[in-house]
Amino acid sequence: MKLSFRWYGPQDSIPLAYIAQIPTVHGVVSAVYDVPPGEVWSRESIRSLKEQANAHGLAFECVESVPVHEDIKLGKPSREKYLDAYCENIRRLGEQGVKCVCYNFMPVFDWLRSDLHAPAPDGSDSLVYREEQVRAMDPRAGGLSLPGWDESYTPEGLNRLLDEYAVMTGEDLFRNLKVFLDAVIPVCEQADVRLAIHPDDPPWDIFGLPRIVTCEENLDRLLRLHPSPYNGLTLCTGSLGASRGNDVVRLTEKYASQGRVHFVHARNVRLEGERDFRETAHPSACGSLSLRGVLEALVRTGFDGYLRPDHGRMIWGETGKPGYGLYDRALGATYLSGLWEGLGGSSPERFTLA
Ligand SMILES: [Mn+2]
Repeated sequence: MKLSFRWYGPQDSIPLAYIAQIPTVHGVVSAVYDVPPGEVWSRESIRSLKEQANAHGLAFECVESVPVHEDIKLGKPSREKYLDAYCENIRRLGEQGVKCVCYNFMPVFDWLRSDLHAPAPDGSDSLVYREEQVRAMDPRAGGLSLPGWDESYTPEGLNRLLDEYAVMTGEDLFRNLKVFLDAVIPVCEQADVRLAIHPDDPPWDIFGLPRIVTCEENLDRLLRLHPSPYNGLTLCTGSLGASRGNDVVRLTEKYASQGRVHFVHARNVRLEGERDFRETAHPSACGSLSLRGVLEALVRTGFDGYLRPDHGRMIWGETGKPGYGLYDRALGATYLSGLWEGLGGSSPERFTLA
């Protein structure tokens, strides 16, 4: 297991020097964040991320994310050039030693919450999803702005995009995902870069848009779309676990034993209603998910991929990017590495410059 920590590049308020002080961290998960989806990343930008990480004794082997252009998800003729660009990014990342690339296939909107700073009785705050509040949101009306959303859309552009998706079904999305995988996976095999799809967050349709990476049946199906082991998963416990129908421990065991889990996002959520949840601290006792059970499954199956603490709460007066403060994620990292050691997992791999 390679314990990892997300770093938003030189713009991140959390310096690499702090991340390097978290015990047993192997490397950072990062990306070139200043290039629009569908464009090729410069070799210099990729190399620069790697050199900065390495200078702090941290690996840069896992990328989150290389975004998929909407035209690919929509299956438009213009997808060809975006597929070419995606393949070129995979080749360039492979050249720099990247082993795993995370992506998602969610139409228009990435992760969604109704509140980014919901206070808890202990004075911390965290991200919360309340179905009733989400139902009251109307992306077409404009004025909605939440981190995780692409801020570059004009109201007209967003409405046009929503219109294009309005006629699309989950079946269409699966068909377009297959075209994507058929184009990209052979390049991943050559470049030795594992592709790891992130589940939809939350794992159900929002705003009438189809979502497919939501449940066991669909995970089975997307893995069958391309049988290569390079077609794998980012097993995000908090995303899948937000749905009561998903037994995250069993899913971890199942897909890890198939060698299809390349990256794990470990976090906990407390389910407070059918479609209401709060992100909590990582320990099993703090939420509805057994992180112990998840790590047990990973130890049992000999997991040797990347694992990172996912979102954290805001604690100790810290301010910053919701879900991505330093303190609670660092607590999560030490909790996870403690669990790993206690459960008899192999020594955490440490990065050394070749
Ligand atoms: Mn995640």
